[in-house]
Amino acid sequence: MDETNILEKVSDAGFMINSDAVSYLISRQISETELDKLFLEIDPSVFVIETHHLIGILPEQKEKSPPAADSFEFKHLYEFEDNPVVVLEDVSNKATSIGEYNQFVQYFRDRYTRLSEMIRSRVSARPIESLKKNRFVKPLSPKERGSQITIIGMVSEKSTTNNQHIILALEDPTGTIPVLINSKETDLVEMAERLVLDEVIGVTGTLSPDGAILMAERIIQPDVPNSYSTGHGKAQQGYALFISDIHVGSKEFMKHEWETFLDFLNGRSENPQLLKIASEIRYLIVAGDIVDGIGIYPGQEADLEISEIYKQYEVIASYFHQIPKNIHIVVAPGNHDAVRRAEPQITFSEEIQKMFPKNVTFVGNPALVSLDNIYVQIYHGCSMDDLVANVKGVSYQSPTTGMVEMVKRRHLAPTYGSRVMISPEKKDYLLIDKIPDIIHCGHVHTVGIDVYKNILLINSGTWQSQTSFQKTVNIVPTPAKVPFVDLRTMKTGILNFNDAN
Ligand code: D5M
Ligand code: FE
Ligand code: ZN
Repeated sequence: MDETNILEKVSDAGFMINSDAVSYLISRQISETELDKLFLEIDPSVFVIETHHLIGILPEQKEKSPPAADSFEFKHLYEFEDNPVVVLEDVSNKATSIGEYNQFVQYFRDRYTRLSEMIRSRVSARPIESLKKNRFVKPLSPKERGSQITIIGMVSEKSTTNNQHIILALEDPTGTIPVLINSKETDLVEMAERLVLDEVIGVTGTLSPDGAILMAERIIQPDVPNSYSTGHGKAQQGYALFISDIHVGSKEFMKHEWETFLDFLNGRSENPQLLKIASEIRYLIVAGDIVDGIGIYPGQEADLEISEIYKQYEVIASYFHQIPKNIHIVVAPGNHDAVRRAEPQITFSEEIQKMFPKNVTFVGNPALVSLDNIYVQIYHGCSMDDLVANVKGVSYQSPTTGMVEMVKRRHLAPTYGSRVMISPEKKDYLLIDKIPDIIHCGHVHTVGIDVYKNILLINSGTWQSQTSFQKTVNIVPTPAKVPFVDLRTMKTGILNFNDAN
């Protein structure tokens, strides 16, 4: 019944009623018969009906949640101590790069050595130098010339001839050799087209009669084996949630949807299924761009709601204080955060960290963490821009396509010095060395989940609606969606906090 109906019935029955009591009846969704019954039970001496006259007469208020949840009392099943995080790989505190020439040499040598080892375990290869020695010191015999050899090198150049052959320059620590991919070999050409600069590959083929060029017959990427036993990633319980690109401070930050997500984490939801998931959450992993930052791109000031960087962090920190304390949160930075821009990015300063609650573990970008024995490789994902631009079939709308390319190369950011700024550390932290159970990226603002050779690939979308810049380059974000993983079964799902769909 609405207000008019209620007032009419009350006066017909010879009573008056105050406005609080009317609101109360409306909130109880009182029916006409219930109201009639109420008049019989109210003390006839009452002249103006007030709320306290109604309480005790109307039946006890039912739980707000639907019937199925009646028996479900919301409670977090896991204590913080039940949810350990071990940081296995992270550059934070170890960065030493000062950008000297020598360090570039050391960086690339580390990258080459570790990636070539992965390929060498499957084929035996020879140094490029040895081909040349044969050529000058002792010419290859006709038999040797015709036989297959394998070299492992870094792709340092790539071009297409007028006849549509592809020429690569392959470089190892001993020398460089051109590799020809014949346009007639369509499968090989297709693979070669997808190669990006600075990735490490093996090439099997035969030398040209003059020994100057390798004619490719097979290209080998490091990749991961089809099946492997890592010894981790088993016998877990509860849920892990994956988010990124919150962009607090941006005018496009979706405050309402974000606050609904916080409500959900706190068990404030009417959906029994959501309540059940919320009660079993153990981990929340955050892959960068937690604020919009300042001075990230030209003209950003016009897009900012909060134009002071520490204010932005104060706001996101206060949101994190509203997340239940039993959930272990892991936070890595992205290209919008207030850390050094070059990757690997060192984690947040002490000044920023101390704004956040104790249940947050800060790591760098990238970082490999173990969530109670499930290995998660966290990487914000800037290299995705390079992969979309250079590898056919990789798109912003399907972000896991780019993540598959990372795994094939065993490297999170294969191309040096394009859109990703890389700091030449002694060790290449962007290499995918230990095989993770989950790879979690953000950056592209679209949600995607896929499995590639037993590795779960997750891109966690964003909490920022489409910016004017993204509109000009036709990037359509899928905001306010949260991928989650059941750690016991590794089954996944997506929670949708977007009112629009
Ligand atoms: O990146 C959000 C999205 O916007 C991501 O898909 C990359 C894209 N982006 C951002 N900057 C550029 C430039 N300069 N060129 C092309 N695409 C870009 P975010 O890191 O949140 O800004
Ligand atoms: Fe972002
Ligand atoms: Zn980003």
